[in-house]
Amino acid sequence: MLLRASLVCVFIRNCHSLLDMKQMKFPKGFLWGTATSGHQIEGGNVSSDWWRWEQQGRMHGGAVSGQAVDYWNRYEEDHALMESLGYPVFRIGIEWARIEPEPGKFDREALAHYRDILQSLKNHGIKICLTLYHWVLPHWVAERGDWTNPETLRHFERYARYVINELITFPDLWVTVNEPMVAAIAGNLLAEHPPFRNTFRDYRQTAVSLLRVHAQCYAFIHDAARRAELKKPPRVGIANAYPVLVPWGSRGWKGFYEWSIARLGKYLACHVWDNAVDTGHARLLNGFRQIPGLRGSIDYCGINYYLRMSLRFDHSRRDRFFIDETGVPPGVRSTDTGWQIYPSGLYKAIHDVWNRFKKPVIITENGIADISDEQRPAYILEHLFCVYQALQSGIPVEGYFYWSFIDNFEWRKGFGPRFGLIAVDHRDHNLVRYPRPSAHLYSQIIRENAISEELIGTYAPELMGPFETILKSGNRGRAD
Ligand code: IFM
Repeated sequence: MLLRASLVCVFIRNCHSLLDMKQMKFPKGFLWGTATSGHQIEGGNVSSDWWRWEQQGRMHGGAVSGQAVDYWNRYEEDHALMESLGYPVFRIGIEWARIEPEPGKFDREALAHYRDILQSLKNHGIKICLTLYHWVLPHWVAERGDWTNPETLRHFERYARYVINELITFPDLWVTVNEPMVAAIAGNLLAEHPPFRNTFRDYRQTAVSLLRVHAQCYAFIHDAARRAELKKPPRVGIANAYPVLVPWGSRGWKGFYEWSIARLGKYLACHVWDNAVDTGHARLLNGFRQIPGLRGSIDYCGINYYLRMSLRFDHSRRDRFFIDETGVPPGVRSTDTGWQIYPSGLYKAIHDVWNRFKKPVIITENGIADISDEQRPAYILEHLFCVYQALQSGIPVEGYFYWSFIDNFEWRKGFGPRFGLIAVDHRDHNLVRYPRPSAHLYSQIIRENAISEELIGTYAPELMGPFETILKSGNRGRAD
């Protein structure tokens, strides 16, 4: 009797999968993952510059990172949850301020703790993508002029060599620097992030320093991997932000101004960096001087993609070059942070980096602030649809990491925006983890290694037409 029942079950399951053939299959071995950074989830990063600025009340509403979601102590629980949800890759960051809280004094316990975290990920069968610098500096570095002080490069080199040598056996992927141009622009041109400056000189110096840091780390990681005789050397890249910037479309000279700033902004935010890595010269930033080791120093192109911004002239925004970027044109969907949802920008970013570098592409961040979790399923599916289209056009996109695994400290905005697949109530001192419904949706996509008609029909019906067209065209490309 029992045998017959289980045979019937197997039969029904097989029928179901035969009927459910309408799927967009991703390539075998596609790297599905989630992303975070140290300061945003660990808690207690007390020797960092951000911590100090937070204590001085510089964040919105006086927000402080405090214990964040206490990942520093609860990593084991989080990794077990990640494993149970079936998320195969985790992008995390390591905090320089923990490793070297005082100049030249390395904290061996902190390093051992990071080692435990990485080992725990391995034990749970989760692959690691490790970020070396994600915007946060030790306080003592910030006090001495951060990236505008040439000495900082020497200090970072010492830290990076130490960490890379100690941890080389763990990561499959490394991110040297997260969104370098956001750090340079938000901290030095727009005075939005620490160190809250607004001069072109500081922007330029910061950008050049980060390019140098990246080139150094690229070489260190590969050297360390060679010395450790790793069977499979890790791959090294940058997680770069590629927002879409468009003019609002005002009339007359205001429109021309918006158009010019959109072009300049895109240039300063994305092209300067990509040109430099492509050619080895940081044009505009430091004349035509070459940066040693920079040319071609990426094994993959890391894309962080979130939004489109429409830039509107606003004479009251003197501090922001008379531009307001927060407007949302009528009919355009937006997130809890007021960011315009614009999935096709991801498709364009993939094409642009591929055309320039001809290196595999990994989406190192993509996500939405959505406390209700009502928009997240469609957001994920729409962006994955673009990834799929890029695959179909022959571009080797190798992975996608949703930002964020868990609700994070969202920099100046504190804990307001909720990007996590896992919800945490920061006011509850138990910091209980609650997977949002979309956490399970993401598990399903990963399990099936595909987006199914059923999911599209339920969460993103506007994609049904293009979905059918792609399936009719043979669903071939790089997907298996
Ligand atoms: O939280 C940030 C992250 O630190 C860098 N990329 C964008 C995310 C969402 O704003």
